[in-house]
Amino acid sequence: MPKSILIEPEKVFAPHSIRFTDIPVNAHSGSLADHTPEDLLHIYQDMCAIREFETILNEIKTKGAYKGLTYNHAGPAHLSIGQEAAAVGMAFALDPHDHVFGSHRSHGEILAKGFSAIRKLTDAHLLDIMRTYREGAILRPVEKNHSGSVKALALRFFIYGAYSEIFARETGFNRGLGGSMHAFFAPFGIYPNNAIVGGSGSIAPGAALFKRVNRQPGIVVANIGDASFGCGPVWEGITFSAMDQYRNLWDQSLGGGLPIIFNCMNNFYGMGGQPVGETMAVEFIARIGAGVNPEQMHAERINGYDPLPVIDAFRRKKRILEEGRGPVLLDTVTYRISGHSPSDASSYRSKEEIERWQQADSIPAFRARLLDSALLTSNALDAARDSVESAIFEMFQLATDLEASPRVPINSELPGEVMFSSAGLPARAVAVPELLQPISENPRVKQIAGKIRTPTDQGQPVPKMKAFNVRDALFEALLHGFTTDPTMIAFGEENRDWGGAFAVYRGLTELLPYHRLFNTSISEAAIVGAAVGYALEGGRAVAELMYADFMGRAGDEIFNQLAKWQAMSAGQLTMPVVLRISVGSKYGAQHSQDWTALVHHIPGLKVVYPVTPYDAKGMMNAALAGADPVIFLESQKVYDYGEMFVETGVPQEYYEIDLAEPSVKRPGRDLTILTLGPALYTAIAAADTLKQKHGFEAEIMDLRAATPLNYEPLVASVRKTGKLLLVSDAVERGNVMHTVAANLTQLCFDHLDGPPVVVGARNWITPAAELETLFFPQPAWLIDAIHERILPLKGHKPTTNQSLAAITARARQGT
Ligand SMILES: Cc1ncc(C[n+]2csc(CCOP(=O)(O)OP(=O)(O)O)c2C)c(N)n1
Ligand SMILES: [Mg+2]
Repeated sequence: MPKSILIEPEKVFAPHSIRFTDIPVNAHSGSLADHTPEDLLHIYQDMCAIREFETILNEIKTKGAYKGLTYNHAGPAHLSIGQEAAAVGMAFALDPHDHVFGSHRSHGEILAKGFSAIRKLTDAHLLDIMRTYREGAILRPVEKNHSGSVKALALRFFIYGAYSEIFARETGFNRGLGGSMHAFFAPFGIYPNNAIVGGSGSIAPGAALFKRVNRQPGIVVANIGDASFGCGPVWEGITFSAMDQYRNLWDQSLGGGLPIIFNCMNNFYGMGGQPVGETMAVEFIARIGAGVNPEQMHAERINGYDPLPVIDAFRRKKRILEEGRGPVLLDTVTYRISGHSPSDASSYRSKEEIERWQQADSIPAFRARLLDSALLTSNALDAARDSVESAIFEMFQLATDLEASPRVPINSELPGEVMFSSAGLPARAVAVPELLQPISENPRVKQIAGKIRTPTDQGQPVPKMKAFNVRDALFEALLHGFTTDPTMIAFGEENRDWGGAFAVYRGLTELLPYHRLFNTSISEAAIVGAAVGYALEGGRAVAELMYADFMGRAGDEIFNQLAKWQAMSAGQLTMPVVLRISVGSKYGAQHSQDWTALVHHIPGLKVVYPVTPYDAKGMMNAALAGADPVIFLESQKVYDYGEMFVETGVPQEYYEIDLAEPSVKRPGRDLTILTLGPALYTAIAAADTLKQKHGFEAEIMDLRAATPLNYEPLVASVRKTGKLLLVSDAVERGNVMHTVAANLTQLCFDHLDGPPVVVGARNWITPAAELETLFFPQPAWLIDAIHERILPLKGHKPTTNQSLAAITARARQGT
């Protein structure tokens, strides 16, 4: 049943006005007396700890030494000196199962959240985390000679893991592969921090989605700077988080709106640009909420130079999220006293301004209030500060000690080893996949049951309408995933009632509840970002981009996020995301590009491009069984194609195809033709002609994947034939096939009769449908290329220009 949201002209055109409500600014009216002295002491201690942690970093970056200990830190140090109250206030109100995502300037947020978690977790739980996290690798150097309490040990463990990560040591949270701007520690609810400004804005909604879909407790906080609100992906993430469907269409037992707070760490500056007064017009970041939904995102501006209003606001907003009324926007005002980085000369702001904020500095101001109130003595405050400062210094010392805290060895393969996960399915949050009907009653399942899965039917070709095609094959694999993996969800534009942009999902609307298959806003960055966030939390997401051409809209999410977090977490986190991307044709320059090369270039992504029903099903099954990000390219040219190669047909049963394995589509002895994508069918047509006219038998192999790729069968074929042609529909320049050709040239040099020849599309924009034969490789191009550059074919007269001269002439023109 499709949803039906009635749109009535009478209502739409009735005169009325849109109302806004006031957005509170500095509305906090609480006092110290709202908190216990013990809590106040902890708040003070945590702020001092962050200040000391970062002061040490600042000193070693600017002077090369701290308290006589010299150290050269080569990496970055984006300090948040001045912002401690905002970080501590936020973390103080959160529980360990509340998750924070942040930015490049997140040391303070990380530390504050860790301190909060350590206080709230039991000793047994802390010990378990410390002993099991990377089999105790962080704990071992810390526990040597330690005789204090478990909480004191956990504090040292945590500070040590953070410093070690910043200094790129094996003993860092992520073995030093994340580093300063990306440090995180998931067991304490600290999730990836992003050096891409606003990067968390599109990812954190996916984490909140995970909590809703899988009925998990807790909220998600996306900490992002004020300047980040100029970033498109942040707006997309907000839009995605605020979609009406969570409250209108999803099962109410899931809890309603996404439990997420977009928390603007508003320090009034980007690096040197000023959002308010210069680079934006919003005046108050909190105002943005008013444009998002009638609740105005419950937006509020608070004083983040004082921890108490921040605690109060987070507690109130958390309740709103727990009531299912999210998302929330907080505009937490603070100030970065330190430079953007230690090399920052603060040329963009006056000395007077910095001095005024220093005079108002939250740490001494809070201390003075505590002393005034007589709730705490100066001895108690000093003792709390001194004890944490000495723990920080000792952990700094330990982390700089190369013997106790080594780096990965100089010839280590670790970054590569952790880029893809060898793990299977991640732990599952809920036990039973939620379905709306028995599979046997599903209309699409019934329809497919009558289709013919073999290349021929009683010796005759199978009519198109009756053939089990690529679309059906994908459906069958996805169906298996949805019925076996409780966390698996799919989303993208027009995914539900429409059936997915190209009808692969048709039938799933009847089978799946809304939260397992839904339409999103037209927000490619948020679609991919949310899939990343969902996966980081342990769920499996299938996201769809309608056209490969739209990858540009999700560039950062694909290239920097999806691809990298497995490696940046040194394999602690998995990324079970299948990103289905349809490759168009007939739709001209912006809807018909094969961009395999872009994703092939990025380390950390698997890139597959099956074009037969057998391959599509087996490879989708394999992609859904693994824990790696897979770019799953689907050609619109072949969605309707039945199986033409596997005589026994496409099995009804479950099977997987190794993603790295090329497939021989037609055996031959005279020439190897390698294809990727729908060019397979072009090669088949060319091979038919070669055989009929020249008695020439080409061996056609479909790579099926760009990454990973097993070269062994390719080498075996080329050694056998000595001749190699490579074809794909992507433009020739930078084509994946050039990499394959270059590698095979080296691997088979002694067996090759001549250099391999790559035929791609022309290095133009894709023209209109009527002109596509000028652009995409045609069978005649392949035969001409063979004739010109591999082996002259007797009596053949080329009709296209595939000569060597054309290569240089076209390159000279850039075409
Ligand atoms: C996409 C992107 N653009 C630009 C940068 C360079 N850059 C790093 S920090 C920064 C300013 C960010 O300001 P804001 O979001 O307010 O955070 P703050 O640094 O103030 O904490 C810029 C422009 C980047 N890292 N990522
Ligand atoms: Mg800022």
